[in-house]
Amino acid sequence: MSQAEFIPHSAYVEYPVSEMRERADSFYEEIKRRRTIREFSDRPVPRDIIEKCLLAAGTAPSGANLQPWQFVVVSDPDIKRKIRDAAEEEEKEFYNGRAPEEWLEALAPLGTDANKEFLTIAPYLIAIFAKSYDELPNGTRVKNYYVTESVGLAAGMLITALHNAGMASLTHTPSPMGFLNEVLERPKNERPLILLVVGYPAEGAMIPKAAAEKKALSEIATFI
Ligand code: IYR
Repeated sequence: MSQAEFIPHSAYVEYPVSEMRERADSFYEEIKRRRTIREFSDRPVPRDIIEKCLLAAGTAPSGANLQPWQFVVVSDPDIKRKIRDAAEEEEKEFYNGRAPEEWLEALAPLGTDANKEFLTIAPYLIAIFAKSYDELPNGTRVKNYYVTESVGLAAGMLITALHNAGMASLTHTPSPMGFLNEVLERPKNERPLILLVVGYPAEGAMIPKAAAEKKALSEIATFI
């Protein structure tokens, strides 16, 4: 078993309380402008900006720091087309019978349907995979822990980083999305969790009114 070794946490910066408050305020002002969009522009986004946002996501905490995520960044139009075709096939079934009435009712205010045009329009699709285990080059399996939680945290940080850099995104979850393993030729220890659609909003992009309504602090938090 390898021994724990420690290094000073010299990157930590403490701010005076007034500055903490200002930073908390300004971050909230910034992040509350983030919205999931479904109308994307096809304008390209420089790859280096996507890479930097992925590095930010990769700093997320994870079970035993095993970083059980894999981000597959798709810009190839043929692969995007394959993903769109497969996703729309699943979505057609979802909207035409597979989804319970209650679910469709919950989705109604968002105005979604089986048409997923954005999958071929947006410059990037980032398929986020969760790895239940890693395989070392010698074939040994290393088990990962709290995989879904860890990848969810990284995905949240990615969405935040993309917004911060000036991009919009959509957390798309065609269900089931096992087709992503086939289309993207991923191994069986990788399970697709989220298909993140990334780019600029289309000119005049609209968002559902209902999605702009966020719960009040008193509804989401309890202080005891
Ligand atoms: N995957 C479908 C349905 C869908 C489900 C939820 I929960 C959403 O928040 C949005 C859509 C679709 O993408 O249309």
